[in-house]
Order: sequence, then C-alpha cells, then structure tokens
Amino acid sequence: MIETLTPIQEQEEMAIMIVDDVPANIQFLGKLLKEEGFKIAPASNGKKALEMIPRVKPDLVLMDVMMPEMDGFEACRLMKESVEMKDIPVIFLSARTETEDVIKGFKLGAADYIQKPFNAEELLVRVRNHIELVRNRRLIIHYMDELGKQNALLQQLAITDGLTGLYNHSHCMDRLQHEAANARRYDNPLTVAMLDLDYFKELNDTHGHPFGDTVLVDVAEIIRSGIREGDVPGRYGGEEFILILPNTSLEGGLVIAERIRSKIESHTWGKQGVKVTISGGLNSLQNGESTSQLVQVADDNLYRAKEAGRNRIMP
Ligand code: GH3
Ligand code: MG
Ligand code: MG
Ligand code: MG
Repeated sequence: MIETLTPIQEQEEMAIMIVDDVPANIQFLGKLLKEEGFKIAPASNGKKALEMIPRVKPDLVLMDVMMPEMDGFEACRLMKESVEMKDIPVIFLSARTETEDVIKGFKLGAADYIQKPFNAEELLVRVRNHIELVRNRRLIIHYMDELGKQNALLQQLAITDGLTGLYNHSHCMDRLQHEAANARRYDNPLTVAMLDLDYFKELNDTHGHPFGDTVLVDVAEIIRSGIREGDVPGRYGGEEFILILPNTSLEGGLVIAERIRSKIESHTWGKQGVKVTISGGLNSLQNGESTSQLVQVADDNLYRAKEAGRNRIMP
C-alpha cells in the first residue's frame, strides 16, 4: 500500500527583507510588518542585501530604488540572475513613479511596484497576497517532489519480488532481452544460471510454509551477497531463482553458482539446524540463440543436475 502524500511542514513565520537607505523608512515599515507577524531583515542598500540574502533567505524583498552603492534595480537584476535568489519575489517601493521606471522594474522581474509615499493598508494587502503566492508555490513544489518519490517507489515495486526483494520474473525477462542485445552487439559473453531448491515441497511439509518462506528469503540474501554489481538476481518462480550474468563466461558463471550452492549447503536454519541444498543449470548465449532458448538450455541442465542427485551445478 502506498502511503498518502505527507503534508508540508507547519509553516514557520515568513521573513521579509526591507532594503532602504533611510533608517526611518526601515523602522516604519519594519514596525508595520512585524505587527502583521512577519520576521524582518533590514539592509541599507542593494549590495548589502545581496550579501545577506543567501544567509537570511527572506521569503520576500521590499526594495527601495534609489540607494547609494547599488540601487534597487541593479540589485533586482542580480537577484534574478542567481539560481539561489531568482525565485524570491521583489516588490519595489519607490518615489520614482514615472511610467518608464515602473516598466523597468517589472521588466527586471519585479513582483510588484508600490509608489512612495505609500498607503499602509494597501502595502499590507499587496504583501500578504505575494506571501500567499509564495506559500502556494512551495506547496506545489512540495507535492511534486512527493509525487516524484512515490512514482520512483511504484516503479521499484513493479519490478521487485515481494517476498525476497529480488527482481521479479517479468523484470528478469526484460533484463535478459536487454543484456542479450548488448552481448550480441558487443560480442560479450552472457551467462544465465537457473537455481532451484532441492526437495522444497518436503521442507514445507515438514516445517511449514512460513518456515519455507524464511528459507527463500535467506537463500535470496545468499544469492545477492555472492554476485557482482551488474549481475541480475531474480526470483523466477516459487523456489526457483535466475541469475543473469553479463560479461561472464560459462566458466565464470560456474564459479559464482558453485559458490552460492556451497554457501547454501553449509547454512543451517533454526534450532534444529535444518539444512537445504540447491541445484543449478548454466548456459551461455550462443550465436543465433534466442533468450528463450538460452533459458531453456539452462533449465535442461538444471533438470540434469536434479537427475544426477541434486546439490550440484551443471554447466
Ligand atoms: P525438486 O528437488 O525436484 O526441486 O523438488 P521440490 O520439492 O523442490 O519441487 P516441487 O516442484 O515438487 O515443489 C516445489 C515446492 O516449492 C512446492 C511449493 O509449495 C513450494 N513453494 C513454491 N513457492 C513457495 C513459496 O513462496 N513459499 C514456500 N514456503 N514454498 C513455496
Ligand atoms: Mg532611497
Ligand atoms: Mg525444487
Ligand atoms: Mg521448482
């Protein structure tokens, strides 16, 4: 079952940076916005604001235009060029009220342009609306992220065997096609091993199905720990496993399968020290051989291993 989307964390107080070269302006605006529940970060010009923003991470910037050292237009332009700062909305607050100034401000990416002297009530509603947009945007990003994670999880689940965590049958078949195509293209060896637990029905009958499940899980772990990255271990069905071994010769596959067989043979389960063995059949991809023939021959060899007395690997 997939969990429901996790809600966004409780919103902390939003911080507003006030950039103005006149301390009285900062004081007045700061008081106004503090009363509205905002956190305030003051800066006395554009340069100082740019230095502070990466640390303070304000949610919104109220920017004067005419300031010494760096004016508001330049500061906004630089903010919009920075990956870190470009998404922080900038509201210009200026006595420069010529239409061309306002147009310039918006062209630089401003979220709003408020004329000085301003009406406190109007400024507050504008600020609140922009803060609301910031919240909504964060919410969307948060849920997109959650959906992305869930999608990755679903894709993982779709290729995984629920009991053992190995790849499931259908994914193994897909991978086999893919690896066979690569092997043919680059003329690399490809070996497949089919492994099947011996007398597993008997084990279930004697110790119960849940015990059998535990054995399957542990055998899967032994298989997983005995292979390289790039090898594909799968649960082919019931108590049968498949190993797809790219860039591996028949001899190399034999070494791997034999190591797994031996580890399983020496493993014991439970207080009674129950022992289990596995038989295996190997085959390497031949010129002109299809993937179903590749698996079929490995399966035939597995059958031969069973016939020959089990607990052995037949190349
Ligand atoms: P052989 O040595 O010839 O392979 O004999 P076997 O008993 O292992 O083979 P058979 O095909 O007769 O029986 C396979 C058994 O594996 C029967 C089935 O109940 C059991 N089995 C298949 N899937 C599972 C599973 O998910 N959990 C458990 N506990 N048992 C399973
Ligand atoms: Mg000024
Ligand atoms: Mg079996
Ligand atoms: Mg079987």
